[in-house]
Amino acid sequence: MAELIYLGMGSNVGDRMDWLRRALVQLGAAGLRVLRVSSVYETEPVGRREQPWFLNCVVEAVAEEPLDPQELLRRLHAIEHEAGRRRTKENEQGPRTLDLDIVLWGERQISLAGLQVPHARFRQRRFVLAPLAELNPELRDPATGKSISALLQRAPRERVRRFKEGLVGGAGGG
Ligand code: PH2
Ligand code: MG
Ligand code: MG
Repeated sequence: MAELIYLGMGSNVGDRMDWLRRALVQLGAAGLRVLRVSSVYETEPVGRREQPWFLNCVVEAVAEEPLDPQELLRRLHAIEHEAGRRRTKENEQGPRTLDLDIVLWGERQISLAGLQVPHARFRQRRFVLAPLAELNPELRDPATGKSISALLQRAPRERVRRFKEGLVGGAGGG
């Protein structure tokens, strides 16, 4: 069984749903096969609080070919760049058209400059844990051994509400 890769997607600028939908299509060209997508959640900004609410979701995927994590990260950054995102020191925690994060990659624990897997902050973030729990509540964080549902129960109570059932398709979502 191929390793499951979980990616977090977020947007809080412009047509947020459209950025997420486009990103989903582009993941295919980045060497990933998307298996499932969570509902989309509207979420209170965490960190820098004076910015618009986000739409967040989580994607479950597998690599179509042997894929180096840093290479995947480069491709994710290229998709963000295509969505108009420009990274600067000042806007690190600020509003963005598109943010694509590697949250989990099978059982791997990766610690490189610019890339930490599991994602360094996902255990405290309901905007990642809620959609992730929807897809795979029994999944365990390889670093702590805790399940996603256990992490979600203990996470800070910032607000997340379900916004749309899925990223593709009509009213019913997909
Ligand atoms: N991303 C951040 C900082 N804060 N807050 C929410 N609700 N959703 C995000 O995706 C998010 C955030 C930095 O990546
Ligand atoms: Mg990011
Ligand atoms: Mg992020």
